Amino acid sequence: MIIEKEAVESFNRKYRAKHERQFSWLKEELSEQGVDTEALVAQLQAFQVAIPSWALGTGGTRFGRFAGGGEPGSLEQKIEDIGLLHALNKSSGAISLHIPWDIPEDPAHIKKLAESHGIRFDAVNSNTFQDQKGQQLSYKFGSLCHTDAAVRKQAVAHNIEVIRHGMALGSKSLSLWLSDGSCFPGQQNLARAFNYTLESLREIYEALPEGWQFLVEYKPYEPNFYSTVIQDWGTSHLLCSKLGEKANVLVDLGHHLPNTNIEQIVAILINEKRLGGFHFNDSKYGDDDLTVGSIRPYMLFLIFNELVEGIRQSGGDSNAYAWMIDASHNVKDPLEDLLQSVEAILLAYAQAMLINRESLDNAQLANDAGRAQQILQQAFRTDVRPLVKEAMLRSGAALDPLGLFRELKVRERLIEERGASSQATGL
Ligand SMILES: [Mn+2]
Repeated sequence: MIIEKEAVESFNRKYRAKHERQFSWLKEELSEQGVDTEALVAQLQAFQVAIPSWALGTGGTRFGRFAGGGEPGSLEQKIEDIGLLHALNKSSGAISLHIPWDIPEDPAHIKKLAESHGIRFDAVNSNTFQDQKGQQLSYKFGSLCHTDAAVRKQAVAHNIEVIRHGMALGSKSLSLWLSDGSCFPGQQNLARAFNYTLESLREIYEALPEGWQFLVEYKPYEPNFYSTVIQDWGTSHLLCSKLGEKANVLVDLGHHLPNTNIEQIVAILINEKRLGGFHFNDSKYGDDDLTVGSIRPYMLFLIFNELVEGIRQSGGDSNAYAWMIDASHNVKDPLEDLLQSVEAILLAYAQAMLINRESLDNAQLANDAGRAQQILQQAFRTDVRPLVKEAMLRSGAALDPLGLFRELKVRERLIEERGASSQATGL
């Protein structure tokens, strides 16, 4: 299924007058505060979030999976789904592939197909957290950290193969999340596991082509419940520093223990020039799979406050970091969920750009905590939806992507095309 430009335009015509009223009112309000609305809208238009190839099907938990039907059964169909999202919001112009779930058999054809939807290839992701059919050695007790050199070698070779797939598609980074660790005290020599991991990462790092980045993700627990080799940003940062300047830390919002001050981690990584990428999601307790902004939008805003500073330091280029949504759950339509996630990201970004940085800096230097809070909350409590809508309108997206998704009955049509029981590969 393809969403034609005319369908978007005729949808927008219905809501345009109302939007114009809301936008011009907000623009006037903001100009009184000294905000350059035009520059802000342009920044929003430029912001593109990658969609991972595994988020297009229903997720699940170890207790079950409730598929919704019409899921993409091939890489081609996954690209088609991201094409639908991008046609609706013009902010999802990138795909992040997971190997081996989505091996491009014919990279030239896949690349061309993606280009026809205006989609580029973002980071490629390796997978040594599960065994694949026909795989010689098992990752049951780890991969890059394994006590057996042959297992480590196999895991290194897999990562290098992933780089090769990425090169054929025009990707520029390898993203690595390791589940390696242990479930019981005493099971693993913690220092040895770290040293083996570093040694393996060095071999992968050596294979990185010019201009590539190595994104090293961390997570405190799950699937291992006692220790994880790369458990926190400090460990990830330590490994990246030892590897070299192509290696940078990847922050996944859901990969922190409860109440961790994530914005502080982001600020320090930006300060150290070690922030490489970002995985967006939300969580209430320990999971990392809920829709971005659905639980803690204020935290997302505070994180974006730091990211805006990082983007400013990168000369205003929001592509300085690799942005990706990393969520996949059991309840909502995955495409609707992704539309909501992208919107939540853009809203938080817009709010963060409203912060009067000079006033905030002055309040901080004067230790005026009350004034500093006022400045942040003034930005957070501004309804910035007309700014995001204006950015979408100017980019040729729908004023209400989810509204158009439903009006066009996209899911029903995908079920008609693909069947009610088609299941996304990799899940
Ligand atoms: Mn992640």
